Amino acid sequence: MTAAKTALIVIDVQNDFCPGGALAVAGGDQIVPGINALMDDFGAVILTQDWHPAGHSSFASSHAGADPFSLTDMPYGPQVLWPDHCVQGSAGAAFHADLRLDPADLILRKGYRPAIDSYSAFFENDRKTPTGLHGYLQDRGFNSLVLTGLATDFCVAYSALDAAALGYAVTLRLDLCRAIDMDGSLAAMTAQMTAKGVTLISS
Ligand code: VGL
Ligand code: ZN
Repeated sequence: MTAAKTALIVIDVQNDFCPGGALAVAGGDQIVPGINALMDDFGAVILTQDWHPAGHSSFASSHAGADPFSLTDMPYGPQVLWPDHCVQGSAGAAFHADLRLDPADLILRKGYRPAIDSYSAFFENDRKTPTGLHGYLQDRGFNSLVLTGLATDFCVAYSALDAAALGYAVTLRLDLCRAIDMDGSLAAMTAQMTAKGVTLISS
């Protein structure tokens, strides 16, 4: 299924999204061996890293009286408020210890601007500010992507939808992703991805 012109994108396989982490995703660590095994089969491996300054505006703790997992209105639209997670330089922001890093051509950090979150690896949550990943992939001639990582219904899904809108052929390995699944978010994002032509496969 893989080809030299397909890039593997591994989204946010970081300690805070694994069991024991600040925003743990059930089974988040289970996908690491399978992702590692895929890495040698692609024309490029790109890892993303959620990378927030302390006091980031997506943290509930930055909004007086707000509970984690509640919604707020940001200038750019609705935003879920999260527990503090993936603070720059913290152990929680580090990649899972077993994730292979050496095969990565690029490690792309996102979410580093205090006033704006970035779920997608392509655009921040204003849906306008580019991260630079599209330019990188275009420069290297990739038009086909396989996505894996955490969390299926947030950073992986937003990345997949943006990639499809940018014209990439996008395959999502559901078996190598795990979801937060907040208020039906997994079903909602799965339906959106299917509608936009993202290929969802389980092996
Ligand atoms: C993510 C919530 C907040 C993710 C990142 O990687 O899916 N979710 N920050
Ligand atoms: Zn985050």
